[in-house]
Amino acid sequence: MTLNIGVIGTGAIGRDHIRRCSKVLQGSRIVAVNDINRDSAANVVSELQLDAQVYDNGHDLIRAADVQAVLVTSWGPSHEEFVLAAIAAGKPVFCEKPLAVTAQGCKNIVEAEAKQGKRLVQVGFMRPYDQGYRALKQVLTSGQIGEPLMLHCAHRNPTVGEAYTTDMAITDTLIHEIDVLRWLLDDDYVSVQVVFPRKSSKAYSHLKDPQIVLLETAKGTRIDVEIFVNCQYGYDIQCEIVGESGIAKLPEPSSVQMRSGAKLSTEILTDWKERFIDAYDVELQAFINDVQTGKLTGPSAWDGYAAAVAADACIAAQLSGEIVPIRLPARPDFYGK
Ligand code: NAD
Ligand code: NAI
Ligand code: ISE
Repeated sequence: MTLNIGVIGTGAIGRDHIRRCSKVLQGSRIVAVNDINRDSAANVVSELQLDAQVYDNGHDLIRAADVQAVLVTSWGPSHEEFVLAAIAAGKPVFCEKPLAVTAQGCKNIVEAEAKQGKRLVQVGFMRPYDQGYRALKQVLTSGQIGEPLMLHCAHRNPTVGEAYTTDMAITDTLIHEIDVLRWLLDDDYVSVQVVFPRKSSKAYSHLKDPQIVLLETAKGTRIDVEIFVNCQYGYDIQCEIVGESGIAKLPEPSSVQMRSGAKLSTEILTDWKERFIDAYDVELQAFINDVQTGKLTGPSAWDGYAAAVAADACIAAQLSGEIVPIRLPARPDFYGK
């Protein structure tokens, strides 16, 4: 069976996911697209030669009889209304991060999904599908380095645009670490503090960059994440786990090693789209397969909510400089033990 997908939001990642679902993955086709910029939606249909209808609004797309599943890749503040509408229509929905821009918005989705009685939501947290993070989790769960005591992480982008603000270091950037480290450690966060090192002269004057986020988990593991979104040199994701009897580090993406010009070098990626390209393929193929078997297993609305609760606390910590508690309610049975 081929799954008919409708996509709301045809910006950078919307286009990339449309390319995936129509040209790379198995078992899906794109039958409907929408963007508040109609030309953007129409262009993607002609550029990728899709047999898809362009809708003037996302709600009509969700209601369309031939749309069996929805991808929400519009900008963050619009996610909640489209996900709620898909749940109300009983249609599975893959929503890019953030699930909603506030914890309350995510809670509304969790409650609507539970009331509806079946998992319908997958959040676009792709790092748990990345081979490198999966290998790291394997090492950790095998006990080879003992219990994890400390994690040293970094999320670095070469540059960001002028619209990027200090809180987006949390909601747009750190949100991936918030999600994947929770999954990696099988633990939840209990507190956070944010400290600001000397500001880089390469950042716009309104942006505090870099930042260091210090998280503590329920089991007592301490995590430091450096967020540096004007690092200039590349898109660089680091994660090192210090365990009781050893250290495990996220593998670097594979790259040809060169000896040239009296230097030994390997390339560093600069575009985030390339760094997790395989993970995006795997997460969406899993969504397509799971919709067809009738049971979603990927990152859930609860995972989206948990990330939003932590993100809200991180933003409060940015503003106060204090250690801020993170209070995640107990996970409902609906989302598994
Ligand atoms: P973008 O600005 O390139 O694209 C967003 C698109 O959504 C634009 O074309 C805009 O016109 C459209 N849009 C906005 N509001 C809309 C509405 N109400 N109805 C229909 N269309 C609407 O942004 P992007 O980089 O593609 O990011 C989109 C989303 O994907 C964001 O939530 C972002 O956080 C997320 N994202 C996730 C990853 C990841 O690694 N998982 C990477 C990039 C972006
Ligand atoms: P699992 O399914 O046993 O889940 C482990 C725990 O992690 C669960 O308690 C779950 O609630 C939690 N979790 C899942 N996604 C999370 C997220 N995004 N954030 C926080 N916590 C999360 O573990 P498994 O088999 O390791 O699967 C993890 C993810 O990888 C799942 O989403 C699964 O669908 C996917 N997967 C990918 C495969 C691949 O080939 N890349 C193969 C198998 C699973
Ligand atoms: C983007 O929104 C993402 O989600 C990428 O994964 C992230 O690393 C990048 O910095 C963001 O702009």
